Amino acid sequence: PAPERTLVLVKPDGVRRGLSGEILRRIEAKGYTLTAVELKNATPELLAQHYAEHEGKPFYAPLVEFMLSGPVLAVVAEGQGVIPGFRSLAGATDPTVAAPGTIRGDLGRDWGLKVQQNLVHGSDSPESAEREIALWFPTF
Ligand code: DAT
Ligand code: MG
Repeated sequence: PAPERTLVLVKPDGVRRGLSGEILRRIEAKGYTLTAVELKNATPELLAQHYAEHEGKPFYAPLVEFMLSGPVLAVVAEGQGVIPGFRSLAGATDPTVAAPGTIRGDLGRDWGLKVQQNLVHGSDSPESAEREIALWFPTF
């Protein structure tokens, strides 16, 4: 069977704060393999597809605006159990309650704004992962 893979995004706050290397380090240290890494500028069209499940929610517009505020590091990571495994490394969505030891818990906090500044995205299912990888890496 094809190895399990997930889409990770280092969001604009992570790139701006110079945490891309630290986040990639944690993924590699866990034993996952990086199979694609590319700095990208998102577009409204790409984000509409990426965040389609959240369209209509109150945080949708600020989330998309935030994701357009600077470059994003798009990453494909591979390994047994990587989809739940990366979400476990990332920690809870809200960085103010994410556990120490996680990316969001160790590196994130409340910046006086919104939960969306939580450093990383990770796919939440095999179907999401394949859909999101096709969006961010159309030639991969
Ligand atoms: P996750 O990124 O943990 O999978 P999600 O898919 O539910 O979380 O939401 C996508 C992003 O939207 C999340 O990373 C941050 C933002 N977000 C989610 N819930 C929010 C809320 N209640 N207020 C503000 N932003 C929110
Ligand atoms: Mg999600």
